[in-house]
Amino acid sequence: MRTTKQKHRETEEQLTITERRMAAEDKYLEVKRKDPDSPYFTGPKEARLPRRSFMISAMAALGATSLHQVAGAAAPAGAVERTVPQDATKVPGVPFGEDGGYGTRSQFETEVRMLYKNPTNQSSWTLTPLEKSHGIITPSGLHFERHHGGIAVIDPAKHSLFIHGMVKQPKKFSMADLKRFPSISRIHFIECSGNTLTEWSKPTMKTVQGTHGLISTSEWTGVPLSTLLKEVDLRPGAKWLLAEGGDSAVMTRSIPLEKAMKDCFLAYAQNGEAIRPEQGYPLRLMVPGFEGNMHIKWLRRLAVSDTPFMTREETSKYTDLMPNGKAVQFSFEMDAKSVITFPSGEMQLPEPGFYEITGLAWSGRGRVKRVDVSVDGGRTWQQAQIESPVLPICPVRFRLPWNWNGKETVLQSRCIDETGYVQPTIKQLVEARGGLNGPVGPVYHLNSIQSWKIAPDGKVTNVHYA
Ligand SMILES: Nc1nc2c(c(=O)[nH]1)N[C@H]1C(S)=C(S)[C@@H](COP(=O)(O)O)O[C@H]1N2
Ligand SMILES: [Mo]
Repeated sequence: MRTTKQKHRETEEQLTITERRMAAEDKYLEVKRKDPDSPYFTGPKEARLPRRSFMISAMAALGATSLHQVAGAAAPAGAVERTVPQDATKVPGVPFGEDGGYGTRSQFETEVRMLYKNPTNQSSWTLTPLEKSHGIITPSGLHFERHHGGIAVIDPAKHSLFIHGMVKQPKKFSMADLKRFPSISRIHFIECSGNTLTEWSKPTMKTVQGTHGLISTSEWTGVPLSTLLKEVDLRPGAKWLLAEGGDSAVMTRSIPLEKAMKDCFLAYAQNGEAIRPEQGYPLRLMVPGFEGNMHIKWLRRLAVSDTPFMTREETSKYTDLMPNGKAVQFSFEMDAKSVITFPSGEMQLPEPGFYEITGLAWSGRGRVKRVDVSVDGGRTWQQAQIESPVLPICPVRFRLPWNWNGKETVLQSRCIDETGYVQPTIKQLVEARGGLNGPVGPVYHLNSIQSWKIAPDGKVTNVHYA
């Protein structure tokens, strides 16, 4: 049970998070509306040609560091500014090796992770730009981030993982030791259970990056945790693991041993190269399908026990408060969810006619079985086309051809996973979670159907629509 004082304080914190997310999105949109590369561009059509001057002035308006561009360079983050010739067939191209051997993206591509600043700027989030996502993999440089104490800078040559507690042989593994074990590669999403938390009582964020940007997908490579637990020889009665990060937050979570033995692994690679510092370099725990918080980054210690450890992240945070004031603990699994990424909030359909609706659907409980799309606010549903491969605990890309007749309508998608679970409406979810009549509403695990309204003028907005 929490005290009224605690509840009150958490309400204020919650409001602050929502307000900060909204303010960050407004600031971001201000730039994006002037950026001809963005689907949120609202400038004149002609402005799409001489885009460079628009970008520079838009970035200057935001302040040099806000889009993380390289200091002094006019190119967007991750790109190098080059002179564009009148005719690329008439001049030699850029010589080999100018990139130093590591590539960059086109100077005409501008999407970035959306940052919202917290007072410390060390405990915050960045959100993935889903509105321009293709396929199912998130480029490593656009993977969402959630750090509680900044990005730890760790020399892999000095890093080790210590496993102790209810084991017969406590052991310390260097990165080199770990990499000698047989490895696996798996494509999995990671979703923060705080994804979409702004949307419980009313539509709040404007864009799909704002509502759903705390999910990203990579191919992860690493060593099965079961292999290492066999190495240290578990004592009888062992039931839980504590995973501890080597960042300044020293983040800790309890993992059920059953899950650890089933499919957890220690990832040292992401999308074919070493895991990014933001994702936990040099080592992160993968807990497939469980809430993002349990995927401990910069992993340095595992302790084995017969009971959960009751850490801050599973008592004060990452619990689900019920209207009676009690909180549900250990709601690990991420339920089936989906979202239409095109068309989505703040976009503008230029005219009636053909569009391909597309989006992502995923489930922490296994494979996606089916995705339905409604183009009439949930009255009728059509089965969307799902692209292969369909992998467990991995998003699918869905598509549906659509002819918009120019009338106001609401677009929705719903995910059905292999357990038979059907993604609920917001109304059904709120009812299932005990309504919003408590002193503090639910925070985590909002997985309801997202509705995008198309106005007769083609403008797309976030709405609640049962
Ligand atoms: N050591 C450590 N691990 C951590 C965190 C952290 O702050 N420190 N944040 C957690 C949370 S809340 C989430 S949602 C995911 C985010 O992973 P990402 O930043 O790679 O997207 O990492 C989890 N693991
Ligand atoms: Mo999270």
